Amino acid sequence: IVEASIPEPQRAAWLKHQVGGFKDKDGFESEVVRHVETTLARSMFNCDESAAYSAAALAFRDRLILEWNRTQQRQTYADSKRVYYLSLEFLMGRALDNAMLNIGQKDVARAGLAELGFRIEDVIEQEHDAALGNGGLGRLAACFLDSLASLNYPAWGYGLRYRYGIFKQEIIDGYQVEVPDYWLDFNPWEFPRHDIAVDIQFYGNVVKSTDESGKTIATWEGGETVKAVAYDMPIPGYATSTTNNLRLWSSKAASGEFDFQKFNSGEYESSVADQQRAETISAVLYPNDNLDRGKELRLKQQYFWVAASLYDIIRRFKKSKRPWEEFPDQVAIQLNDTHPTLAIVELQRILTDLEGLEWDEAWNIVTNTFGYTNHTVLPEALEKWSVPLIQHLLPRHLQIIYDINLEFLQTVERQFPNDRDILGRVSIIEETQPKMIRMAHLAIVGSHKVNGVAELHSDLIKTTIFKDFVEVFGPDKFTNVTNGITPRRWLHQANPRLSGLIAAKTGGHEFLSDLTLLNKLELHVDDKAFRKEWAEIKYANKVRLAKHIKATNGVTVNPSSLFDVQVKRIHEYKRQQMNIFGAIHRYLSLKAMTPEERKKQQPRVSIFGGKAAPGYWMAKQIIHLINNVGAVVNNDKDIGDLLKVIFIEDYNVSKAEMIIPASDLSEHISTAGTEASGTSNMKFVLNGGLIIGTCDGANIEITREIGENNIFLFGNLAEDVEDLRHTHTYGKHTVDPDLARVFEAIESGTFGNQEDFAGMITAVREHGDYYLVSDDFRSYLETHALVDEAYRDQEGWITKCITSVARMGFFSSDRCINEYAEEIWNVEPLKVDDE
Ligand code: F58
Repeated sequence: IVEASIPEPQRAAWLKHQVGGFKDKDGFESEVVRHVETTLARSMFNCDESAAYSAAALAFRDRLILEWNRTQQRQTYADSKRVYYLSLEFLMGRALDNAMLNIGQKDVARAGLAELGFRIEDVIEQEHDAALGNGGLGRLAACFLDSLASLNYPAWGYGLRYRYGIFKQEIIDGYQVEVPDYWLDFNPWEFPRHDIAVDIQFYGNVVKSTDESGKTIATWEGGETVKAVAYDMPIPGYATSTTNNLRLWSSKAASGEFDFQKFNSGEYESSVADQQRAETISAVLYPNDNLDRGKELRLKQQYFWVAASLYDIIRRFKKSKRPWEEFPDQVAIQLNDTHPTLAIVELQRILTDLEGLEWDEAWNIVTNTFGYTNHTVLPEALEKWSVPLIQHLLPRHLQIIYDINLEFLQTVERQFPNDRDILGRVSIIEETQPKMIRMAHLAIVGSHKVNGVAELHSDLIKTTIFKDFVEVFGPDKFTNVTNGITPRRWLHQANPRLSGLIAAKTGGHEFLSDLTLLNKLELHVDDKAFRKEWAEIKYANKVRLAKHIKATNGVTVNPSSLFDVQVKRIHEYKRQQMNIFGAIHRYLSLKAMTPEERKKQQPRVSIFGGKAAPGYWMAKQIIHLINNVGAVVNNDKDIGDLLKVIFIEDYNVSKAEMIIPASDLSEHISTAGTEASGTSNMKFVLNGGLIIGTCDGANIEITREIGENNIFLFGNLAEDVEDLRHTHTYGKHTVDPDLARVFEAIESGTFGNQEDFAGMITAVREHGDYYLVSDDFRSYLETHALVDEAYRDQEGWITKCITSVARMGFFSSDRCINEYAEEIWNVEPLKVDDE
């Protein structure tokens, strides 16, 4: 049927020359050599590792694109419902290793590259991370794309093609310095689609008129236009032909490269300025995590991306010539946080203003199309846009928002005739000066399902920030989908030896497609040879990390020490400050011991990594303190291997792939009720590390799955946090005595200029200790003592690790995506090969 689309006279010629991509080692080598010599215009006589990477990537890209074409043809032909995942962030990391493993050709590539004189690991290392995200939210989107393709769901991701991803972090004199991340120099994984371009309108004004039937027509006129150009990235599924698409939009001046008229009349600067202003929209990823700053350019990014994506989705829908009412049967759009919420307004605008549907009919289509995922309860992270700003940038959208709100408040009023207050609480407009649009409220009103990302979090949104909406819409609109991670990247790719060992014990690599098969490992928990191999793999992973630390920090760490890792964005709610205070406490205790006592202590390496938002002063202080503590502790002869404190520069996806498999213990210690889910907790346990954590986010479900003997939980519960904060503010607040000693050491200048860290101490001692560092400090230290004790019993420790891994099946993003598909999207898989 697909073949019939080529006219008969040309069909034979096309089919005769169909491209197949390489089939074996020889074919791969010949593709690599061809790309070196022609595509890259390098000669085989000076091919370095970087050129070898480029050529290998191009060879794999060629293969991917063939599968990608087939998948798209199949999906178009089947014309079944598709999922569109709208996310401002996709934290993809490297693509080559992932492509090789998902296609199942890594061994071929390894052998081929070896014959050409390269070690595959070195070649893989040449690739620059695609770092179009801040942290958990962006990485979740990337894991979802992997699962959607692996499970054969017809799905597209839509995002922005930032010229600069999250900044590169350098540590200079202990301080974070931000360096731009220009990642597009050579990117073989993207395909510019210059033919797919959409004009996006901003500013201007709305003109109202009446048609023959007396209906009011609103027309959005004037303003300026920017062009959105599509760039596509193929997303290969694991062990399937399905190759989905990630479409990223790039902004260009609408009037061609620049305005030649202005240029010719001597206005050089202004003609270039127009062009640059347009290109600024997709220039840079905002580096804030869990903080909303309300900048105009950010709003422009959001509308630009949302409008281009919807235009594209609607164009595809229209090809099938179905009536509008079938739109929600063909299209499911998931909003990754509130960032794409304007899509709700934009679709309502298109349906009513441009397509002529009645308001109610349109609104019914809109609400059945969208689902909204919430990722935070932190008030400072909930998006709000000022009414004057939206009025200026998107005048017609503001009117529609007001109309949506009016309709909504009228139904609420009918439902609760005697409750005036509820109207103010649920209103999309906040009556402040200036008025603000509450994007979460708009997202809830415009979607048919709202989900949180872990059980506790989903309960919390229903009982706190969205409580009134549960009253209005009923509880069924709100649901939970606990996050997951892709075992392909986070086990098979990051920890190939462990993946191989698990395959040997569970009967092949099937567990990578059905992670619950890990439970077979429990049968082998007492198998001596297996345990030995397990321990050797962990040790080898630690040796690799130790080498990295030596090379980058210049510090020698002993791989036999307990590696205690906290890597994630730096944030007060994640409490890296508590961790470094704990390390200082350990240091002071060791210093106070006799040499004999010291010999009995468990050696530790305290490893930190993570970026601070450039404007987040406290987070930057925390990084500075960690580095200063390291400088003292790591050079203290009394201490030696007993304690090392390391800050790993520029934590990103590819570093995570190295660090996570090397951890014995990782820290997930947010103030209870603040971390929506966390996903690195899952990655660490899946790689045979144990965790110390609070009863927060997915830690709770991890505990339920792996058993409470296999996790080190501590600290106050979410339900008690509010009362504790209250007593800090209005009652007596005394700092924990152990913590007070830590503060004294800092204030005595032991770790450099004490004034640099005064803010961190004041936050606890004088400003109400909002994150409960002091309240949790005692149980944190006690639990670390239990960790030391447990680690000394190496056999017991390994049993805990193996048992935990065996019970982690639930946390695959495949399970998570299947839940979204069934409960929220109502979509079915579609295989490329069964026509
Ligand atoms: C994270 N959010 C949550 N936001 O903090 C984490 O608990 C959860 O596991 C993860 O989402 C996935 O659900 C997060 O990473 C951001 O980085 C936003 C970036 C844009 C501005 C607002 C925060």
